[in-house]
Amino acid sequence: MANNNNRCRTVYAFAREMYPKTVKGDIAYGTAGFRTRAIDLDYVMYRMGLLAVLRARVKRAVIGVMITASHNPEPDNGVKLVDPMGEMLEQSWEKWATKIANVTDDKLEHVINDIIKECGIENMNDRPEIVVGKDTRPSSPSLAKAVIDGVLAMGGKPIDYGIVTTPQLHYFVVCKNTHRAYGEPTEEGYYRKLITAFKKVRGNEFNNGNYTNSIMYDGANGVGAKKVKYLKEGLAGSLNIAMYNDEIIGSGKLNYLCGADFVKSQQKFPTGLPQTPNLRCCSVDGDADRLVYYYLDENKKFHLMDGDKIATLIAGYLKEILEKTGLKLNLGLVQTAYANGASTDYITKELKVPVACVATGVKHLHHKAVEYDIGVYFEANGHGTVVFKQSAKDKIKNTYQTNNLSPEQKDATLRLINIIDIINETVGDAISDMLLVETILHDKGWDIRQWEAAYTDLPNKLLKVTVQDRTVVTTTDAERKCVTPKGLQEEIDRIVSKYPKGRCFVRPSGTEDVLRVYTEAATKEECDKLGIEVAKVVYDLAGGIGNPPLVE
Ligand code: G16
Repeated sequence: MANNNNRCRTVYAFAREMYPKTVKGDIAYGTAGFRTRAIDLDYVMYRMGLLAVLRARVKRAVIGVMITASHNPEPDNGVKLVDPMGEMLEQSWEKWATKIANVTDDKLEHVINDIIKECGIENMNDRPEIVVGKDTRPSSPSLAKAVIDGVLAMGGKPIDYGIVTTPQLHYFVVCKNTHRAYGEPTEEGYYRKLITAFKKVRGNEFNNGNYTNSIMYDGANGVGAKKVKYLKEGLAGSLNIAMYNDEIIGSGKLNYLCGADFVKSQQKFPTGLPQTPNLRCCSVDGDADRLVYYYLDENKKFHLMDGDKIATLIAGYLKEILEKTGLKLNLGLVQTAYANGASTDYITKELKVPVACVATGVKHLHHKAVEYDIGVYFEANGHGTVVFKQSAKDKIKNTYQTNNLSPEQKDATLRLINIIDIINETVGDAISDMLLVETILHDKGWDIRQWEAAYTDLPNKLLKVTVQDRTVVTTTDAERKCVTPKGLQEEIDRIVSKYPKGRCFVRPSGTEDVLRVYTEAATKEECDKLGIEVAKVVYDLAGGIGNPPLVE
C-alpha cells in the first residue's frame, strides 16, 4: 500500500506540474473514445496513459492507446483505447475513463485509488506494456508525449510505434497478446502478412475477365496515404495503386474535401483524383479505418459503393466459398441503423444471410459479430471487418489436412485459409479491406459496375443539426427511435408516413457536437424533402442554435 501511495503522489505531482486540468466542463466518452479540440486534450491524454496502465494490470495484458480524431477536421484530436484482443475499451470501463478524465487535479489520486480498490489491483510494481500510436495531425506528437508521461508515471512501459494507422495499432496489440500467433508486432510484419496472403490468392494472373488490377486511391492527406506507399512496394505490380491526396503532415488538408467520410456523407467525388469515367476509386479516412469505393460514369454521375456494398460483397462471397468447401459454419452480418434498407433486403432475401442491427460504433458491432462462426460487420460509413471464431479457423485448417476433399473443395478451403490472413480481424482496416475487396472482384472477374449491380440503394441523406445540448436526444431500439425530447419521435413518425419507402432516425453524434439526421425514401427528391422536414422539427424540439438545418 505504501508503494501505491508513492505512485499516486508521483502521478499527482506530474499532473499538477505538467498536465493540469485546463478545461472546466466535463468531456464525454463518445462513440470511439474522447474527441474534441486538440488544444483541450493534454490532461485527458496524460490521464488516459494512467488508465491504460491500470487496465493492463487488471487484464494482465498489453493495452493500446491511439491518438487520432479520425474523420474529424485537422484541429481536433482524440484518443481510442484498445483492449487485449483488439476490441475498443470494454464498455464497463467507460465510466472509469470518464471519471479519471474529468476529476479535478486534487482528486485524481482518489479516483485512481477507487479503481485500484474496486478492480482489486494488488501488484502496482509490475511494468505492463502500453502500445502507443498516433496519426499525422500536427497536435499528435505532443499529445502522444502526454500519454507516454502518464504511462511512465503509473509505472508502465510505453512502446511508441510513432505514426501508424489505427488498425495497425490494434494489430500490434493482438500480436503481442497472442505471443505472435496472430503475426509479428511490427509494421513489416503487418505488411508481410497481408501481402503474402494477397499474392497467394491472386496468383500470376493479375487481371481476370472485366477486372483490371489498377485502382485510384484517395489517402485523405493522412496516415492512410503514408502507409499505403509501403504496401504498394510490396505488392510489386500485383495491384497497381495510383496515389492521390497524399500531402501528409501539417498541410491543413487532412480529410478536407477528400477521404471516406467526405465521400460518403457528401455523396461526392473527392478533390484531387482524375475524373476519368468508370475508373475504380477508393477513399480511406484520417486514421485509415474506413473505406469506401466509387466511380464516375460517362455522364459524370457519381456512384458510391459504401460500407453496405462492401459488406454484401464480402458476405456473399464468403457464403459462396463456404458452399464450395462443404464446411458447415454459421455466417452472419452485423449492421447499424445507417444500413440502407435495400442492402438489408438484399442480404436477407437474396443472400439469405442472417442480419443483426446494433447501435453505432465498432464496439457494438464487433461484440455482436463474434457470436457467429464467421461474423461480417460493417457500418455504412465504411468501417468494418470479418471475425472468425478460433474453432472455425481450426475447423477450416483441419479440413484442409484431410484426404477426402474433392479438388474443388481443396482449392476453396485453401483460398479461405489465405483470405483469413488478408483480413485484419482486430478492427475495421481500410488497407486490409481494400485488399479483400480487390481479391473478391478479381476472383469474380468483375468491374465496379458489376459489383454495383447487385442491388440498388434507396436514396439516402445524412444531415447535421447543431443544438445547444445534444444529450437532450436519447434513443432506443439500436438508435432507431428517439425517447427524448418528448414528442420528437411522434413528429418523425408523422412526417415519415407521408413518404413512400420513407425511413428516418435521429441520434446524437459521439464524435462531433451535432445531432445526426438520417433519411431514406423512394426518390432523391422525396429523401431530400424528408430530411429537411425532420431536421426542422429536430431544430425546434431539441433546441437548435445558429442557422436552421444545415444540409451537408
Ligand atoms: C467513429 C466510430 C464509428 C462511428 C463514427 C461516427 O469512427 O469508430 O464506429 O460510426 O465514429 O460516430 P458518430 O456518428 O457517433 O459521430 P471514426 O472513424 O471517426 O473513429
